[in-house]
Amino acid sequence: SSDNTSASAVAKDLLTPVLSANWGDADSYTLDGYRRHGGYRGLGKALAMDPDELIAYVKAAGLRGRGGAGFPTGMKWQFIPQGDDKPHYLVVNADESEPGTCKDIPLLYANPHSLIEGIVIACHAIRSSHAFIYLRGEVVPVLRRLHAAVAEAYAAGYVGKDALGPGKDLELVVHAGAGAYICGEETALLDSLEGRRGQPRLRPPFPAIAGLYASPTVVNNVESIASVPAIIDRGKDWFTSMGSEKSAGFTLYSLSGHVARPGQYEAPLGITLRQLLELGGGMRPGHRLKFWTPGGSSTPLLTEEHLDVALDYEGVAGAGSMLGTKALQCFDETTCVVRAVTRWTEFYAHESCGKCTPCREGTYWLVQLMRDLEAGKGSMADLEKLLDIADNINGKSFCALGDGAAAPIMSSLKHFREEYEQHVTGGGCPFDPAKSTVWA
Ligand code: L3W
Ligand code: SF4
Repeated sequence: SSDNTSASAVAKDLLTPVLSANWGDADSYTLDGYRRHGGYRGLGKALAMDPDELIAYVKAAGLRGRGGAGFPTGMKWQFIPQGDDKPHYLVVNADESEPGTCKDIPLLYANPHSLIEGIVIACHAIRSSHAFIYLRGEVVPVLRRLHAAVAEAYAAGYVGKDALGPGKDLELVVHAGAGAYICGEETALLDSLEGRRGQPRLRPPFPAIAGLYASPTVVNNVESIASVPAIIDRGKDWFTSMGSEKSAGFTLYSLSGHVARPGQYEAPLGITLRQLLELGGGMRPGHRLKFWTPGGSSTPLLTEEHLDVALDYEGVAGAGSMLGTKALQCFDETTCVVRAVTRWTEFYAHESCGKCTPCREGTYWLVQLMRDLEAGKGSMADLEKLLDIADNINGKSFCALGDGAAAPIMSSLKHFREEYEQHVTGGGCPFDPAKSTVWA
């Protein structure tokens, strides 16, 4: 761990506050507060562009989806069929629920107009006159702020009648979900938005072809859309000057766990956890990193030996994991990996929508085995059983939730098998939970 009181000057130089630039202002969430930092300037430039030109511009900027998969945003927009007679929809996925992931909610709370400006720009690009924000339902203060910001945007004429030019209206609806993790999966989200129980649909067809109400639909993450206005305003060359070759730009990293200063750090893609920890004051004093998730619990665990892995899509994939949502949960040596993985597995079992057998049954059995191990009732054969069940879920489930459930089990057994074995030979957990503030 490094200096625990302040980030070094070198580390501070890494920060690239764009989405978070106004978070320190008392009125950051208001239209005036946003405009004072250049808000809605990108919109004027975008509306002066032809939609196809705008899509090509975002594609050239190399913006990749910030919701977890890193799919190129401009390419997704380009998939929307043009010249068809169906309405086009934009749906913003604000159902942030991945364990450890906590960037979209603070962004919406502090700077909702960056999303609204991005929505108007995206709707111009994909020729859409209807946009929806599907918000995680539990975050009522964010819901209120979002409603207020949307009302301000209507009153100022950024959305509503003639928002996209004479005769081109734009309606923007904020919808609060009911708090199911699966509704963050894009097709389950669409089902939920249509009023049904949220369960994933078979893909293809992808939403770009048949999405909301069976019409062409772009589903984008909050941070992806909120990043667009700055790209248009300051230019694609400015954006590509940050990040790495295939992972351009700035992003929000959510640093949490046993770190001195957890929080959101906006910096270029491709920096390392070692650098992020310098920004965050290192691990808590007297402790060292044991394991971490690059992008929430659905991304395979990494260890201290991966501190210098580039936090971009290629770098993290090369280390055997996924960048995902950039939710860096850091655990020190007081944490029992079996206990941590048990908690995550319970989460996936609880949130499994039940549509497919490998995930519905498999997550249940994983929980039973993990609980037995934690309680000292497990056997060595159970470790093989865990791997066998995880293998029967991973890549064989209907949606990514199943893969996410298998990831912590498989990666923790890869890196910490001895610790699992200790739970068998020692008759239970060798750790003192009181020493680990995260899991106490
Ligand atoms: C048209 C094609 N569109 C792909 C689109 C597709 C989607 C996007 C990415 O999972 C990951 C998952 C979680 N024609 C297309 C096409 N698309 N091919 O591109 O698709 P995909 O399948 O690569 O990923 P996904 O299903 O969107 C997302 C991981 O993120 N994750 C989850 C985070 C959860 C949250 C949350 O809190 N709600 O963010 C974290 O790592 O495991 O692997 O739009 O339509 N040929
Ligand atoms: Fe539902 Fe799990 Fe199957 Fe996804 S993998 S469809 S969440 S049961």
